[in-house]
Amino acid sequence: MPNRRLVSRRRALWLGLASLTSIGAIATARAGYQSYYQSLDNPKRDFKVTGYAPLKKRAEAKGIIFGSAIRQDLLVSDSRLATSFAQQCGILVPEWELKWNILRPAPDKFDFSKADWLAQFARTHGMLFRGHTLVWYQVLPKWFNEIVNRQNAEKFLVEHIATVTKHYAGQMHSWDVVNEAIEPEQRRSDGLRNSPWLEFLGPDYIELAFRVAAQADPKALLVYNDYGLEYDTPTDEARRTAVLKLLERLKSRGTPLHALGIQSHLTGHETRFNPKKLQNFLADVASLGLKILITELDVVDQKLPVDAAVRDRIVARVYEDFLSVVLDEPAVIAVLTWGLSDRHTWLSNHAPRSDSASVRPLPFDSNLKSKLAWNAMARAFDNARKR
Ligand code: 9MR
Repeated sequence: MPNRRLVSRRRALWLGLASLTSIGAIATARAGYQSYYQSLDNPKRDFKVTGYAPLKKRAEAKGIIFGSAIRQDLLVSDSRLATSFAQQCGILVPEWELKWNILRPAPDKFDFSKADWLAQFARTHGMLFRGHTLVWYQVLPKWFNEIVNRQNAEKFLVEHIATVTKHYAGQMHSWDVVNEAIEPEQRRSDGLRNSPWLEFLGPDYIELAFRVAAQADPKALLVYNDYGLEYDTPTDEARRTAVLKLLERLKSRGTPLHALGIQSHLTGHETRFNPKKLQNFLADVASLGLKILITELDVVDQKLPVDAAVRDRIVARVYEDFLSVVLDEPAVIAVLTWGLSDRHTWLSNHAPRSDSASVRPLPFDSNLKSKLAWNAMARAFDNARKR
């Protein structure tokens, strides 16, 4: 029989050692965490801006368009937001109202009421209006799954694009004709994403969409829009390659494609940003005769320290570093954020913080006070070359 006293003494020793090791591990992890965030945050970096001119004016002075996505219900219910939006933005893009689920309550019915309200708001305030999006694999209405199939998909696609683009013909600055058609992780040789459109119509649905849009609205700039193109990671590299291949293929077939939209949902704690690689990609796109728009800019702060001052500095740094690189490419003609105020951002749901502090990814805080991210954007426009 083992000596009980000895066993319990040994156990105490082990427990003591174990807890020492875990305290050590926690301390090391904490030190690592601190030095990691110290490397992201430079408290001395100043984001000074001269004057109070709004972002749209600063951008305009360089031949660049600045604006944001917005929801109709927010502009209707929040007059302060509407005022700031009109002051700051030279272009408006509906965040929800031009998608299939809102526009197409039933297979034979179009409801333009909310999008028309936004078009009117843009007109009243001298803003450009931008369409998002005609072809996407997400937010298709419920009836779509029940009704659309291989036999009738082309009819639905053509009818949808022709009707919607005709409705706004002559009023649209640009249309995201096809959104997020690339997903190299799904391992097709052409890098295309599996979607109902691909399944029913094959890869040519993309070209078809652009041709129908160009015919109905020859004035709008026709854009292919996608995400995950910004960082020096294997995933983004694969996405850049696949997008470039798609753009080359479309251009070589004479498709009426005029621009690439780079969504630019950026990440505050991501350090793999390589200006040279991004610039090369932009130059490759421009060499195809395409313009470039930054279409959905925001900066995820999910994993940044809770201190709002630190978070805002890191987020602002990401804005300025990214914009100064992309605005160096003369083909970049527009910058849009995906929302203006932290009060209303898709990231509250999509990338919430584990400490439940509210997220701060946009140029204005939830009380519509401008943040360092606003300064960062103002500086990037002020320092940009004129187009
Ligand atoms: O921000 C948008 C969110 O509020 C909507 O629920 C969602 C579906 O309509 O779309 C979000 O916007 C997406 C955009 O349309 C395409 N790129 C990614 C955006 C964020 O998911």
